[in-house]
Amino acid sequence: MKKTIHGGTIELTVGDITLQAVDAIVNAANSRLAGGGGVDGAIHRRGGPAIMDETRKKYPQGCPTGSAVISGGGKLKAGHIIHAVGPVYRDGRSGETEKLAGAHRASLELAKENGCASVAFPAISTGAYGYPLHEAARVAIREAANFLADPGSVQLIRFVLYSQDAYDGFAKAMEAIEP
Ligand code: AR6
Repeated sequence: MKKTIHGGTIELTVGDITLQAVDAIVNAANSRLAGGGGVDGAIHRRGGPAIMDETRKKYPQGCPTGSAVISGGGKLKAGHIIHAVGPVYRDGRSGETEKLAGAHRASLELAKENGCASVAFPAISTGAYGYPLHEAARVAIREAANFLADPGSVQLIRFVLYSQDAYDGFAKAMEAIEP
């Protein structure tokens, strides 16, 4: 599924984020940038140790929740990895929405600053961090659509969902936005 907004494209697909041939892949990282399971584990496994070497050197303090940092792509097809830190979901009233939105905005700003035309996101926070998929999808799609009002180099924002259920949740969120 694809939607064109302000001349940019938001696209949904089912697949593995590590295999995407885009300029930047977004990682669902933790604030220590320490690696882990899920998307983070898959990116570091397939991308090789150069990625962690670089983030350790450049960001020894880690990355705050709701923000993002950038590294090279190691052995992945993507030239850049944007390590975004989404919130752990508690009760929905603990600033989760703003932090999830912030992680998306910061990632897109980094993609723009680094001249990326295409960027692929996983469903940040919806795995180990427990964010309800439908709510996360609404936040992610809204931030992507808002960003395309002033996208700089970014022409394509692709959400790579790991299951048909996740895809359906994002598709519903996408149907709800204008135009
Ligand atoms: N490609 C695309 N999506 C995937 C992939 C993949 N290869 N693998 C999992 N998903 P998660 P979080 C989906 O747990 O919730 C890590 O340990 C998955 O089904 O990767 O932000 C980090 O180090 C889910 O919908 O990220 C952090 O400590 C979504 O990606 C913590 O988990 C996100 O799941 C971050 O948790």
